[in-house]
Amino acid sequence: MTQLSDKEKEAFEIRRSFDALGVNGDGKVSVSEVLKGTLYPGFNPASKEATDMIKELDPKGSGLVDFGQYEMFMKTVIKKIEYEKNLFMKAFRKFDKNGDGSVSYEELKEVFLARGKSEKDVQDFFNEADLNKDGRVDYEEFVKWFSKT
Ligand SMILES: [Ca+2]
Ligand SMILES: [Ca+2]
Repeated sequence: MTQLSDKEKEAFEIRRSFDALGVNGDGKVSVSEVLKGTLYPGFNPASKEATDMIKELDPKGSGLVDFGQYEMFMKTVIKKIEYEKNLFMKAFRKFDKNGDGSVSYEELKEVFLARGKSEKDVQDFFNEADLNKDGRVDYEEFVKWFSKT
Protein backbone atom coordinates (compact mmCIF):
# COMPACT_ATOMS: atom_id res chain seq x y z
CA MET A 1 0.00 0.00 0.00
CA THR A 2 1.26 3.45 -0.82
CA GLN A 3 1.74 5.89 2.01
CA LEU A 4 -0.42 8.97 1.75
CA SER A 5 1.22 12.28 2.47
CA ASP A 6 -0.20 14.44 5.25
CA LYS A 7 -1.71 16.75 2.67
CA GLU A 8 -3.41 13.89 0.87
CA LYS A 9 -4.64 12.45 4.13
CA GLU A 10 -6.02 15.82 5.09
CA ALA A 11 -7.79 16.23 1.75
CA PHE A 12 -9.21 12.73 2.07
CA GLU A 13 -10.47 13.37 5.60
CA ILE A 14 -12.10 16.62 4.54
CA ARG A 15 -13.84 14.91 1.63
CA ARG A 16 -14.99 12.07 3.86
CA SER A 17 -16.32 14.37 6.56
CA PHE A 18 -18.15 16.40 3.92
CA ASP A 19 -19.84 13.27 2.57
CA ALA A 20 -20.64 12.17 6.11
CA LEU A 21 -22.57 15.38 6.74
CA GLY A 22 -25.19 14.22 4.30
CA VAL A 23 -24.91 16.16 1.09
CA ASN A 24 -28.17 17.42 -0.33
CA GLY A 25 -29.16 16.55 -3.88
CA ASP A 26 -27.46 19.73 -5.06
CA GLY A 27 -24.09 18.88 -3.49
CA LYS A 28 -24.39 21.26 -0.56
CA VAL A 29 -24.55 20.87 3.20
CA SER A 30 -26.10 23.20 5.73
CA VAL A 31 -23.95 25.56 7.76
CA SER A 32 -25.37 24.27 11.04
CA GLU A 33 -24.36 20.71 10.12
CA VAL A 34 -20.84 21.92 9.37
CA LEU A 35 -20.61 23.64 12.74
CA LYS A 36 -21.89 20.60 14.60
CA GLY A 37 -19.13 18.57 13.01
CA THR A 38 -16.32 20.98 13.75
CA LEU A 39 -16.41 21.29 17.52
CA TYR A 40 -12.97 21.12 19.04
CA PRO A 41 -11.54 22.00 22.45
CA GLY A 42 -11.76 25.73 22.98
CA PHE A 43 -14.24 26.26 20.13
CA ASN A 44 -17.40 28.02 21.19
CA PRO A 45 -20.12 28.22 18.51
CA ALA A 46 -21.53 31.32 20.24
CA SER A 47 -18.23 33.21 20.22
CA LYS A 48 -17.28 36.08 17.94
CA GLU A 49 -14.59 33.84 16.47
CA ALA A 50 -17.24 31.35 15.43
CA THR A 51 -19.47 34.07 14.01
CA ASP A 52 -16.56 35.34 11.93
CA MET A 53 -15.81 31.85 10.74
CA ILE A 54 -19.41 31.35 9.66
CA LYS A 55 -19.33 34.63 7.76
CA GLU A 56 -16.27 33.44 5.94
CA LEU A 57 -17.82 30.06 5.33
CA ASP A 58 -21.10 31.42 4.08
CA PRO A 59 -20.66 35.10 3.13
CA LYS A 60 -24.09 35.38 1.51
CA GLY A 61 -25.83 33.85 4.49
CA SER A 62 -27.51 31.25 2.31
CA GLY A 63 -27.23 28.62 5.06
CA LEU A 64 -25.67 26.18 2.62
CA VAL A 65 -22.09 25.51 1.59
CA ASP A 66 -20.60 23.59 -1.29
CA PHE A 67 -17.50 21.47 -1.10
CA GLY A 68 -15.13 24.26 -2.13
CA GLN A 69 -16.30 26.52 0.71
CA TYR A 70 -16.29 23.62 3.11
CA GLU A 71 -12.77 22.62 2.18
CA MET A 72 -11.48 26.14 2.77
CA PHE A 73 -13.28 26.32 6.09
CA MET A 74 -11.94 22.97 7.26
CA LYS A 75 -8.39 23.95 6.42
CA THR A 76 -8.76 26.98 8.69
CA VAL A 77 -10.23 24.82 11.42
CA ILE A 78 -7.44 22.25 11.12
CA LYS A 79 -4.87 25.02 11.45
CA LYS A 80 -6.60 26.31 14.55
CA ILE A 81 -6.73 22.84 16.07
CA GLU A 82 -3.04 22.36 15.43
CA TYR A 83 -2.31 25.74 16.93
CA GLU A 84 -4.25 24.82 20.08
CA LYS A 85 -2.49 21.48 20.24
CA ASN A 86 0.88 23.22 20.08
CA LEU A 87 -0.15 25.56 22.86
CA PHE A 88 -1.15 22.64 25.05
CA MET A 89 2.02 20.79 24.18
CA LYS A 90 4.17 23.77 25.05
CA ALA A 91 2.38 24.31 28.35
CA PHE A 92 2.58 20.61 29.16
CA ARG A 93 6.32 20.54 28.53
CA LYS A 94 6.77 23.42 30.95
CA PHE A 95 5.25 21.27 33.67
CA ASP A 96 6.77 17.95 32.64
CA LYS A 97 10.31 18.84 33.68
CA ASN A 98 11.86 15.41 33.24
CA GLY A 99 10.03 14.78 29.95
CA ASP A 100 8.59 11.39 30.91
CA GLY A 101 5.19 12.26 29.44
CA SER A 102 3.36 12.96 32.69
CA VAL A 103 3.33 15.63 35.35
CA SER A 104 4.08 14.39 38.84
CA TYR A 105 2.97 16.14 41.99
CA GLU A 106 6.52 17.38 42.53
CA GLU A 107 6.68 18.82 39.02
CA LEU A 108 3.39 20.64 39.40
CA LYS A 109 4.50 21.94 42.77
CA GLU A 110 7.73 23.30 41.36
CA VAL A 111 5.93 25.31 38.67
CA PHE A 112 3.14 26.48 40.95
CA LEU A 113 5.34 27.59 43.81
CA ALA A 114 7.54 29.47 41.34
CA ARG A 115 4.40 31.34 40.27
CA GLY A 116 3.58 32.31 43.84
CA LYS A 117 0.87 29.73 44.45
CA SER A 118 0.47 27.95 47.77
CA GLU A 119 0.97 24.28 48.56
CA LYS A 120 -2.80 24.07 49.05
CA ASP A 121 -3.33 25.30 45.46
CA VAL A 122 -1.00 22.59 44.25
CA GLN A 123 -2.99 19.92 46.09
CA ASP A 124 -6.33 21.24 44.86
CA PHE A 125 -5.21 21.47 41.25
CA PHE A 126 -3.52 18.12 41.29
CA ASN A 127 -6.59 16.39 42.72
CA GLU A 128 -8.75 18.01 40.11
CA ALA A 129 -6.45 17.27 37.19
CA ASP A 130 -5.52 13.68 38.05
CA LEU A 131 -8.77 12.16 36.84
CA ASN A 132 -7.87 8.48 37.15
CA LYS A 133 -6.08 9.05 40.47
CA ASP A 134 -2.87 7.30 39.53
CA GLY A 135 -0.77 10.05 41.06
CA ARG A 136 0.33 11.59 37.76
CA VAL A 137 -1.26 13.97 35.30
CA ASP A 138 -0.79 12.63 31.79
CA TYR A 139 -1.20 14.69 28.64
CA GLU A 140 -4.89 13.89 28.14
CA GLU A 141 -5.75 14.78 31.70
CA PHE A 142 -3.72 17.93 31.35
CA VAL A 143 -5.60 19.03 28.22
CA LYS A 144 -8.97 18.36 29.88
CA TRP A 145 -7.95 20.31 32.91
CA PHE A 146 -6.43 23.11 30.84
CA SER A 147 -9.51 23.43 28.61
CA LYS A 148 -11.66 23.99 31.67
CA THR A 149 -9.62 26.80 33.16
CA1 LIG B 1 7.35 14.21 34.42
CA1 LIG C 1 -3.64 10.39 36.05
